[in-house]
Amino acid sequence: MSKRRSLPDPGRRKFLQGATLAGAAALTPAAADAQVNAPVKAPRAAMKAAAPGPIQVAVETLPPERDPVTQTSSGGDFMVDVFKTLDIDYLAMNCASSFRGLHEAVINHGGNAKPEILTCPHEEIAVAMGHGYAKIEGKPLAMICHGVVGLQHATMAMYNAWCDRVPVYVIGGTIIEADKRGTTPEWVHSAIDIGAITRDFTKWDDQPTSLQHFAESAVRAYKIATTPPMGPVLLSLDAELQENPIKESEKLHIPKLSKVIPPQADSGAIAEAAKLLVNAEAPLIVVDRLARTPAGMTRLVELAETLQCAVMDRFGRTNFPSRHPLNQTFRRNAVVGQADVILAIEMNDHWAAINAFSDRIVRSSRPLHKPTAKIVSLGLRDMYLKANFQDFGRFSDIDLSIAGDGEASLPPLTEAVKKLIDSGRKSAYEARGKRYAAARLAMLEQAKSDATIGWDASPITTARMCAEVYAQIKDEDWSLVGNTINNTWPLRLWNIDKAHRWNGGAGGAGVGYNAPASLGAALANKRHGRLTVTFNGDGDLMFVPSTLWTAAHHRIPLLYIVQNNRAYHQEYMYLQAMANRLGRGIEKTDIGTTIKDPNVDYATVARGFGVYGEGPITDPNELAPAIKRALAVVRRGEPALIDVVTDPR
Ligand SMILES: Cc1ncc(C[n+]2csc(CCOP(=O)(O)OP(=O)(O)O)c2C)c(N)n1
Ligand SMILES: [Mg+2]
Repeated sequence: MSKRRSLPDPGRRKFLQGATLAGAAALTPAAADAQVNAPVKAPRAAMKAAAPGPIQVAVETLPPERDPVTQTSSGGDFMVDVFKTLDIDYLAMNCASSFRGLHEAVINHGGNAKPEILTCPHEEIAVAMGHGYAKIEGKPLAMICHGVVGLQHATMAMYNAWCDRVPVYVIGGTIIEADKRGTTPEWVHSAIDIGAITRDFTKWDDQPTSLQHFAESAVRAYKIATTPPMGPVLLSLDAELQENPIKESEKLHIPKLSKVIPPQADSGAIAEAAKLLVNAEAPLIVVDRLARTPAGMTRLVELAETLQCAVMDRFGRTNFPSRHPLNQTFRRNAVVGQADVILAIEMNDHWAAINAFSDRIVRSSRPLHKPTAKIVSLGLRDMYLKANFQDFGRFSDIDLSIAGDGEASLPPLTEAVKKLIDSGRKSAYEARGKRYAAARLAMLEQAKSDATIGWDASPITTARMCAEVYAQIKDEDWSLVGNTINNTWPLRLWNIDKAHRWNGGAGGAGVGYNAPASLGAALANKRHGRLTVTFNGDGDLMFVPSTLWTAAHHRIPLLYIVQNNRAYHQEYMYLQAMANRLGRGIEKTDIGTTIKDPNVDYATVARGFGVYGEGPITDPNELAPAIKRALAVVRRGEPALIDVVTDPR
């Protein structure tokens, strides 16, 4: 068999040469067009050469038939060695050439372990998986994307993680040197500074230009991302650095990762806060992102029980047990209104917690707290802000602002409080605690009674949907993950007694979070043998349905309950309020707010992605058996989805 390639016609080669040397520079595009369109007078060989066709490349530059082995190591290998020292378990990605060097090294040099690749159909899914994962596992996973284009898809999920102060380790492939970029795709996918795309909502970013620079920046990025207040970081990785051989490997050094010990508040300020709390008639503790580890909840319980005071959770984290007698979260107006001292810990939006706001007629607000109430804040919010995105909320009156990590500062605060309590106070505190316990019990009974309204209705009420799920998981090590924004039943009725029982919302309220973030959380729960469930808005799932494929592909056990109200219901209600304000009626408010005509069959969508699917379920009596069947699938290690129609209209 001949090994010769089919070579261009020699006449054409000559013609091309001539055209390159003499013609190309001289011909304007218009002149070139004129030449091509000119009447045919040229000799046959020249005509043949001018005909359009694939033979444009001189023989010397044709690619070899087989990839030659030219190197034994790549910069990517070293990068993988660095990542292994950072204890990064997963690398979520949608594949792309700008990081093929690192991709190849992860699977062949690193053995696809630490990190192991998670194949994601969209970069938003990859980042959101990291968001949900970190909120269960307490550490970031990495995601890598195609510098310019992939990073733009990743941005919404990065913004959610930023607003939620959750670490995600984002990497973007790029080609730094212009003379190394080839054809159009490599140019349109390049920027001189990809970090500029996300700099307003990352904690730090860098673009290393040598392997040693990479090692230092990779460790620094991890350290910065995981130091409270945490947040996403970005490393821009040059393709050449990943692909080319390692030079002078003996000179490379991987720096040690030393984690920053979060700062405790100043002891004088702690003493002052303790005095205020101990002397108060009705102290209130408000918490948002306090519990960065499971210890946060234990510490808060100790302080609250010492004071026998009310606690109100704003749900940035799972801070306080839902069934604790002092949990007064759903009595906000009462407890904020009564409080004479309010200790607000690790708040994102302090103002929103203690003021009432309405936009039903015109935007208006009023304080819920007494004008005389002393307000103390403790946390790191004031230590770290950025200007452009306005995630910090309205500026608020505060009497004593204490800088310090909430979780780290609780033990000395509790000690200081204990020292000030005498026996007379103790009995007054106990009486106070009993009043809160009674109010909480009444609240629980009320919630149970509210949940029975419309119990047998079809479409199914969200209360019934939640109760049916809880009945079948409550005796196991369950974990409810993801957003429950407009569905507070689990928070009101379920026994959320551990940090992993619920991992909270998106932070930035960017829809498209829930489906992938729940999957990331389920991935973290998998290794702990927990049973994971999520309630997923139909609108949210419509943003990122292909998340289901990743769930099936990686066999991540998770029960998706689609809360299918066939609408972007929150926005539907806003639109109705707007139409009512103008007295124009709500007849047309389906337009642009509903997900009907056609109805989406989510069970079929799930099956199409290889996930067990049931539904749509409209009869509430069919729900329990469907949940049972789906949970059997989840218990054997796979994802399942049930479409529950909760259309309230
Ligand atoms: C990225 C993004 N786009 C649009 C919105 C506006 N928005 C807020 S809630 C919502 C509806 C989400 O629908 P679904 O998940 O079905 O929840 P539902 O309101 O129906 O309970 C929308 C579109 C948003 N917050 N984020
Ligand atoms: Mg909906």
